[in-house]
Amino acid sequence: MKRVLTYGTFDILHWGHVHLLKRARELGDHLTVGLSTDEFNKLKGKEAYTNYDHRKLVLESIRYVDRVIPERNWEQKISDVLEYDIDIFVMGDDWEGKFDFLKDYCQVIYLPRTLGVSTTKIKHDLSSSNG
Ligand code: C2G
Repeated sequence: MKRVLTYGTFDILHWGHVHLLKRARELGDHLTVGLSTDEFNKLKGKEAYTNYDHRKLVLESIRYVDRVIPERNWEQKISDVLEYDIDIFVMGDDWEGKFDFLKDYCQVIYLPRTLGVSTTKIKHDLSSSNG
């Protein structure tokens, strides 16, 4: 059983998120997602449109996601990798190199981001189309 782990806010879930989750899941047999809590989003300087419970509900409905855990801080990744016996840590390559410290504990893979879509772009496009 090869266990994969990734983290994110996953606000207003779009195909770029799904493509990341699909590729992450296909690297192993089980995917855990560390979902940023609303409080941690504030630390990240992000204001999610959808609250944690609703973002969790959506993620748990995705066929590629096997488990969702809360991401409460920047410091929990090593303990999560150990606690959940993770073999592969995956992030989009906008984070390239940022989590290489995890290479002491598991494989670290940065996957190319899906171009042309982002939650920020969706919000912007919708607000400008509404005048
Ligand atoms: N992503 C992607 N393509 C996009 C948008 C996002 O591949 N067009 C990926 C990101 O690279 C990330 C994941 O989808 O791996 C989740 O994206 P966000 O919700 O924006 O995550 P972020 O706020 O970057 O949080 O500790 C890590 C942080 O929690 C990451």
